[in-house]
Amino acid sequence: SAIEETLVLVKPDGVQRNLTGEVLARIERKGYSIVDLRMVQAKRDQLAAHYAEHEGKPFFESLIEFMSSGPIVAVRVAGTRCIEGFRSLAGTTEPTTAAPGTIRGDFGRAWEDGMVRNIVHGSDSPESAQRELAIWFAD
Ligand code: DAT
Ligand code: MG
Repeated sequence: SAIEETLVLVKPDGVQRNLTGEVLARIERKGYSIVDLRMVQAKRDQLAAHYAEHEGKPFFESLIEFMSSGPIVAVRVAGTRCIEGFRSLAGTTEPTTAAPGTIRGDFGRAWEDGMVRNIVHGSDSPESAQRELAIWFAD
């Protein structure tokens, strides 16, 4: 399976700040293909499924609330090693210290309310990618 697919989400902060095009441009510039894309207002159960691994953690409820706070752009991305490759483009979770040159490093920062707003999500493994793509591109 040479060509992988991954799920990218432009989170509500990214959409609200008009960074959708910037994120898509970086994906394309890297050489990956956008094969499907949709804007959605996420449902709670969709988000709970997407973030199931974090259920019970202290930030879970605020994460779901943040992800429900506005529209999301879900993107099906294809390319050789694009799962790892997009994680590299995105940068590390915490935007304060994410490397400059990454999406989170270039556009994210810490907020006084403690909510982590880091613009994008990218699947972290082939298993996650298949599971998450099924959630966001169900029909
Ligand atoms: P990533 O999105 O880099 O895969 P993750 O899967 O560990 O990171 O967490 C999912 C999201 O949850 C992350 O993008 C932001 C939020 N988050 C993670 N750890 C957090 C924490 N300690 N406090 C608040 N929000 C957190
Ligand atoms: Mg994750």
